[in-house]
This record gives sequence, C-alpha cells and structure tokens, in this order.
Amino acid sequence: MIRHDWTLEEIKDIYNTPLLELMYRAATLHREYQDTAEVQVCTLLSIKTGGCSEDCAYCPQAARYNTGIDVQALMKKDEVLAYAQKAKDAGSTRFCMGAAWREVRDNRDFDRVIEMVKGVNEIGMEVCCTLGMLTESQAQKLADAGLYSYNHNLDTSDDYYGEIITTRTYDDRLKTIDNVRKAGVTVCCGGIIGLGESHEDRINMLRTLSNMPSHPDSVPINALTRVKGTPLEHLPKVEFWDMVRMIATTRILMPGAMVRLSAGRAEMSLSEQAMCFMAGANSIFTGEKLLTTKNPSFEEDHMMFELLGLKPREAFKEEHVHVH
Ligand code: SAM
Ligand code: DTB
Ligand code: SF4
Repeated sequence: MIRHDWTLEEIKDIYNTPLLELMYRAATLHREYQDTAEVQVCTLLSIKTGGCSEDCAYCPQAARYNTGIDVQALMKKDEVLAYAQKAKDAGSTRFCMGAAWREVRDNRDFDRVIEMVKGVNEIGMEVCCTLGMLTESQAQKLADAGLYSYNHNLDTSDDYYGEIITTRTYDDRLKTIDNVRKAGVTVCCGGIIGLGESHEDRINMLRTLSNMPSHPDSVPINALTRVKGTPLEHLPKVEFWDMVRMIATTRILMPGAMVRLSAGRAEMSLSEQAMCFMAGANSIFTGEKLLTTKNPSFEEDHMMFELLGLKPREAFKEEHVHVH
C-alpha cells in the first residue's frame, strides 16, 4: 500500500532497522512494485554552467566560491540535441538539462530552453529540466513544450536547510514543487546526504517527501561530492552503508517511485552499485559528467548493465496525466 501518512517514529524505526533486514524489506517491496530487471537511465547535461548567485554550500557552481569552474553561457540548441541523440543511442531514455540559475526568468534564455525541450521531446526521450525556482506560468510553458519531469530537490531537512542555503527558503522550494505539479509535470525531488546533517535530519527530509499528497515520481539520493573551494570541501566522505540505508528507507516509504542512485556513483565500485540496486535503487544519472563533476562513462555503465543483467527502462512507460 502506498502511504502518505508516515509518522516520524515509523520512519525512524525503518531507518534504524539492522542493515541486512532493511535491505531485504526494501528488496521485497522493490519486487512487488517495480520491474527489478529495469533501471531508469537519465542523462544529465549542464546547459548553463557556473556563475550562480546562490550560496548552496555544496555547490561548485556558486559564483561566490572559488572552485575553478569556468562560467559558460547557455549552450546552443544544436549542441544540446546532438548530445541528447548520443545519449539515446547509448540506451538512455530520459534527458535532464540543468542550469546554474537561482530561478527561471521570462527572458530570451528561457525561450531558448523551451525550444530545447521541444527538440529533445521530438527525439523521443522523456525531457527533464532543473533550472531553479519556477512560477506556475513558467511551469505551464514548459509543460506545453513537452516537459515530462522537473527536478527540484529539498536537499535536506527543514531544520538543517538554513545551515546549507541562506539565499532562499525551504518554503520557496516547496512552492516550486507545487507549481510543477499544478502544471501536470511529474516531480523529481530528493536530497543529499553528507552535508553534516544528523540521522534525524535525513529522517525528517524523508518524512516531508513521503508525506507529499502524491510522492515524487523520482527521488534522487545524492552523496555529497566534495568540491575544493566550497564550504563543505573538508567534510568526511559519505559512508557507503549510509547510502544503502538511505536508499532502502526511501524505497520502503515510496515503493512506487523511481529511487535514483545519484551523485557519488563515480566513487563506488560495481559491487557497491549492485548493492544499491538490491536495496531498491532503480534509476541512475548517466553522462560524461554529472553537471560539473565526474560520472562513470557510457561505456562503463553499459558494461555494468551487461554484468548485472539490467536493461534501461523504456521511455514513457507509465503515461502521466496532464491536468490542463
Ligand atoms: N540551480 C538549480 C537548483 O539549484 O535547483 C538546478 C541545478 S542544482 C546543481 C541541482 C541539484 O544538484 C541540487 O539541488 C543538489 O541537490 C545537487 N548537487 C549540487 N551540487 C552537488 C554536490 N556537490 N554533491 C551532491 N549533489 C549536488
Ligand atoms: C540531482 O539530484 N543530482 C544531479 C541532478 N539532480 C541535477 C546533480 C548532481 C550534481 C553534482 C555536482 C556536479 O556535478 O556539479
Ligand atoms: Fe546555484 Fe543550483 Fe548550485 Fe544552488 S545548487 S548554487 S542554485 S546552481
């Protein structure tokens, strides 16, 4: 049964279950609700890199930190479409375009992104964007252009959020997610572990996600990628087992969602990634890079799929309902 009324105590109990038992429970639900032979392959491309006005403490693209990222203007549509086609040829079925923006503005760059959305849609991939905050009418414009999904993460708990970002609020994030839903675009919303948060914060973030009126269609779980020059560069590396615990808990709370093993994959072995799939992950980000940091290559991922007997989930498998 898909629930939206999880209590903090219930989530705590699940999260604190001994690891192998937790994995077994998550794997059982995974088998019940999902096709475990399939993994959703979502290719990321940073279409506008660096120079961001925000202060997200983890982010290499924030202008205020000295991370050595070159600021680049919005990419040309033809280049974006060529990369989307390359991703499709490599087996990817979803294409996510990211921009280092605080929010979308109604300007010529947004018009150009709309054209990119139309173009990727014509290639036959599920189109996703992550462009920062969005108004309802902007979400509607993207929906009309064929946008399938919008990524906007909670990142962490409401309580811890202020330690990580001060230039916009938790409520701003929830509002954007609401605007996306109203436009009939599916929601991709998750978070990051390893920001210095407590277990309680992780549990609280999962409570917010799993008690949404409908669960996000995909939930990215990122391990902090520590980038030199950001305020979080000296934090310890996320323990692999914490990633497994987080993925399994997410799977149990939201059995119908795609749970995405996101940032951090480049530092994992094949056996570690396999363990994440066993624990309920059924989606990954692929691409030559994530946005600016290292990711396994298309070839490496192809080999992993062969080895583990996985196949990419086909595009548009479940028609989502547009509520125009
Ligand atoms: N600027 C837009 C925004 O913030 O919504 C879109 C792009 S932003 C880079 C998308 C997400 O990437 C962030 O919300 C965060 O969850 C994730 N992210 C960014 N830097 C990261 C890092 N160093 N490690 C892990 N996840 C990261
Ligand atoms: C998400 O949850 N993770 C992706 C995507 N959504 C946009 C981004 C991860 C970025 C990691 C740091 C970088 O490559 O710049
Ligand atoms: Fe800007 Fe997004 Fe990075 Fe925050 S996460 S600094 S909003 S690009």
